[in-house]
Amino acid sequence: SLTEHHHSVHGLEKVGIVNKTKVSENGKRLRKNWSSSWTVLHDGILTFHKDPKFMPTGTSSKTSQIVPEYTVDLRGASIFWASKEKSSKKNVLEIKTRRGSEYLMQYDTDTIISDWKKVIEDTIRHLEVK
Ligand code: I3S
Repeated sequence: SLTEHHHSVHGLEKVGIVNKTKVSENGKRLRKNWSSSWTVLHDGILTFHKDPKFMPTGTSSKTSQIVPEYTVDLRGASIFWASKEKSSKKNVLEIKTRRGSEYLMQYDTDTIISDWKKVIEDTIRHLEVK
């Protein structure tokens, strides 16, 4: 139920800045488009927000920072370190959704990206038992 779901992931929440790109949608390959993103993990959903740099001019920074770009349902998803073929960047995580979409998430600082990996893994595991 919704209530059980809520309890199961309660407290497993994180926010921060990472670099991200979507790489496929429903199994169909997309062109990478890396950008910096305010990223929020809440209730089993990972939300990548738009990079204010790429918002139309005149958009207030307060508004642009909270515009979601991708929402990723972590139920049934998997996360792992991306292979070298996926990106030349260091510390790249790959998230594959149940529906066959793929995202890359990257950050140069090891501890920061490792913390994201851990909390996303924990979230996926908690969602599995429901
Ligand atoms: O897989 P690719 O094509 O080497 O990915 C690179 C491209 O997305 C590139 O953009 P353009 O196709 O507009 O040149 C990006 O600037 C690169 O960052 C991508 O490679 P990395 O290895 O950084 O994910």
